This record gives sequence, C-alpha cells and structure tokens, in this order.
Amino acid sequence: MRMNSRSRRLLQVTTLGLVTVGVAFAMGLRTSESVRTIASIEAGTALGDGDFDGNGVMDIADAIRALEIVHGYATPTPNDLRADPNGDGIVTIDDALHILQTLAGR
Ligand SMILES: [Ca+2]
Ligand SMILES: [Ca+2]
Repeated sequence: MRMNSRSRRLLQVTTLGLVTVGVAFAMGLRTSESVRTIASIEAGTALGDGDFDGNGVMDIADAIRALEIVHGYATPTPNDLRADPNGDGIVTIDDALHILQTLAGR
C-alpha cells in the first residue's frame, strides 16, 4: 500500500512529536538536576553543623542521611542543605566522611 503525501506528512509530524516529547522529558530531568544544584549552592554559603536529621546533635545517623542523599535514596531538604558540614553547597560523600572523621576525633 502506497502512502499519499498527506499520510506521509502525518507520519512525519507524529514521529517529530514523539521525538520532541522524548527530548523534552530528557531535558526536564536535566532541568530538575540543575534546579537542585542551584538551590544547593544558595543554601551552602556557610559551614553547616552536620546535623542532617535536625535532632540537635551530629551523630552516625547524620552520616547515614548524607549517604542516602548521595545515593539518591532521599531528596535533600532545606535542613539537609543547611547542615552541609564542608560548606561546598552540595551533599556529597565528603560530607558523610567529614561527619565520620569528626565523630572519630571526639
Ligand atoms: Ca543529627
Ligand atoms: Ca557538602
């Protein structure tokens, strides 16, 4: 069966639409990461106290919370970003190590 020009055009538009939706979805995921990074930088202008879970003390649970964020098991909250112990504006494995080193030095 031969496609007439109208059917061919419809197929092209549909294909382009599907590709656009796919690209937009991928770009949306990147945008979410960008927003998270900017928010992290703004919140991390000073050294935090390492109290990720906000219970008033820095302990092993805070290192675990940092690792959960690093591995994507938890989304950082504003309190997490304020707790950033090395003050670089993002939650990384260095923050968990910083907490563990601090705890070991007590
Ligand atoms: Ca804590
Ligand atoms: Ca940090």
